[in-house]
Amino acid sequence: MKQTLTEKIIRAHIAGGLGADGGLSGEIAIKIDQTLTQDATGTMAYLQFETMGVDRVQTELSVSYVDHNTLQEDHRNADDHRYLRTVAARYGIWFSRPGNGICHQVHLERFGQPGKTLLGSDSHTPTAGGLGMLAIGAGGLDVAVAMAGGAFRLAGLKVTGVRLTGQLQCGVAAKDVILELLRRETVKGGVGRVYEYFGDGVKFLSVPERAVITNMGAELGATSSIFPSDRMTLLFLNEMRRAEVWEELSADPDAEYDRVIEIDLSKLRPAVACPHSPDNVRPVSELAGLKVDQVVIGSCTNSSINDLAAVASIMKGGAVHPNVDAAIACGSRTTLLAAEEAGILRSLLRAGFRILDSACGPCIGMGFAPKTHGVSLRTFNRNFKGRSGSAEAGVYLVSAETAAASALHGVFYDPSGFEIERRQTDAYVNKAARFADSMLTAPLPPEEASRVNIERGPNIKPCPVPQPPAHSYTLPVILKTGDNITTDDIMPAGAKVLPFRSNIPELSKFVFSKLDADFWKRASEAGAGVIVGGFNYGQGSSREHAALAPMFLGVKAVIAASFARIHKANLINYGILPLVFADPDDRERIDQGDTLEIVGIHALLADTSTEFPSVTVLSRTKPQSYRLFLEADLNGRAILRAGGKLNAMRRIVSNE
Ligand code: MIC
Ligand code: SF4
Repeated sequence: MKQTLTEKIIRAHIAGGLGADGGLSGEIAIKIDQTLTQDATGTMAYLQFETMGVDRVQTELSVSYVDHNTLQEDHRNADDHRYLRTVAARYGIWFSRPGNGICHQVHLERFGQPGKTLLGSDSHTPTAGGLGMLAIGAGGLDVAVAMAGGAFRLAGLKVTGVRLTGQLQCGVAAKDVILELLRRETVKGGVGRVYEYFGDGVKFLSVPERAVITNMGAELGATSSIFPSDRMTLLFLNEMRRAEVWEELSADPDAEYDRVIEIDLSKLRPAVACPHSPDNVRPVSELAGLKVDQVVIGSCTNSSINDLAAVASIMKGGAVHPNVDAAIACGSRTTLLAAEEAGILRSLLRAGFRILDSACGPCIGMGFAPKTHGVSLRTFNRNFKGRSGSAEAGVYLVSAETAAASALHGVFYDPSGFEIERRQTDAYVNKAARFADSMLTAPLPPEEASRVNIERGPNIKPCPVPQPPAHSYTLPVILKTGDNITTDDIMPAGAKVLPFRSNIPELSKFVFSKLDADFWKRASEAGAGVIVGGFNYGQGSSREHAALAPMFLGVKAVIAASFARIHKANLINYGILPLVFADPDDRERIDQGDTLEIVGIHALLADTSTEFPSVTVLSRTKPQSYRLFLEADLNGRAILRAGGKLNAMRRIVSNE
């Protein structure tokens, strides 16, 4: 049988659930080789892991990164960081200190390995697909289960092939490839899919370029994105002094994909995702001349030495335009060191770029927010409204080339004409990689680890656990939203909110706060309720807090036209019913403030006779009823019956 690369890796890791035909389209479970967490999702993940009664992580490798909240305004983040450091030491986990870099970039450089599986509590975990790994983002609880040796479940997976032909023209970058795909597929086009890249064009793309593309596959809503492992992969691993983990991997010739998308790289032009969605893509040339206030280069999307080299080459001794504030938040310290070795850092400093910490920083609204109505060009991956920290600013997502050319001219500038000097940076990266592990702490041997005292500061509160569902609910609709609601809308991040990620009662006060300032008050007064959403509800981040905090506020069900994958799994993990309209037009008939009666919940969750069990919900406010499907596979239904994943696991352990 001709297999895709995705299929090969899944089959090598299968832990259960292959269909009678041996196909991957049903509910399957896979073994996870590696995990990663970051600080904003990690504290909850480790608190949950601690309750699982395991003495040491069961994976081949697990890494805890501190990269999201490195501001440490007061004791809260410092408390969390100390907890993460000591819990890592206790359970055999690598620890990456604040300032070492963004989890995805550092994982690519230091730990990623072709053919392995990686589960991470961050939606951009598929970045490692640039190395030929099957890397998937998930909620912290799912990652905790994987660390405890549990399999990860996937349902209804489809593999879409993306055939790349030709070669990128001067001034056109990997970012323009994924922006083209976003333009065609939209932010909901990838739900339930792995995008697998193949074709003659692949060999011209370096691993960091591939990683830009796999990283932003998350914006398509995809489960993962993957490139083959080839000579380019070996070159990268060699630069990183890790050639020994290389293995050649690709799909079988003529492997069958669910669908094939064709992209001729030579035809692409520089592109920009306009506010406020990554799929709002236009050619840069259409915006040429528009004044720019701010330029930021970096994030987990564009943080390689090639990006910095391209910026330095475009600046060519020139300076950032006087009306522009420009900064670089490089994704890893190793890359920064390599830039220093290569003389690139010097050029950037001379050109007038501010150098920020190697961390998520401005990407998640942690500093460097744009001015009111400001135009901010960023090489990042998300431009959801308000995410930058300034509600009224417009964030535009571009390549490093477009960002640099625009920084130089003070206006949107199409970099197509620039002769970009592609410096040979391999030797510098290789030199810098000698120091790459100086901010990484290796796991302790088991005996020493078992003596470690885990430090828990006062900011760390226990994770609330939901109740098993009632048989029926009569609930008010406490919020009705539009389409493509992001997890940033549900559970905002940023410098003010992030310190409460380990303290759900406090965090819950910010639920939907950017969309509707009264939500917390209304939900608290109601005590329990439902949310009605549109298509692609919960797109974006993997933060389980977007389910956990609403659960804490009494949200029992979300009724939507469709859900984003990770958020749906998080709702189930925290005992919230994900329901979809049988007729999406019914959404128009429900209003915020209506009261709905959902009866027969136990029967709905116990129904194993069909893939799509349904329930009819009555309106108490209007003479209407609505048919809804439960969006949960058999495993999901079992979790919901138990009242969330932690309860379900306890039941298994106590043989109930
Ligand atoms: C993001 O880019 O939105 C984040 C912050 O990295 C999130 C994780 C989080 O909310 O902690 C993600 O992408 O999963
Ligand atoms: Fe960090 Fe931004 Fe990447 Fe999320 S998208 S991991 S906040 S750099």
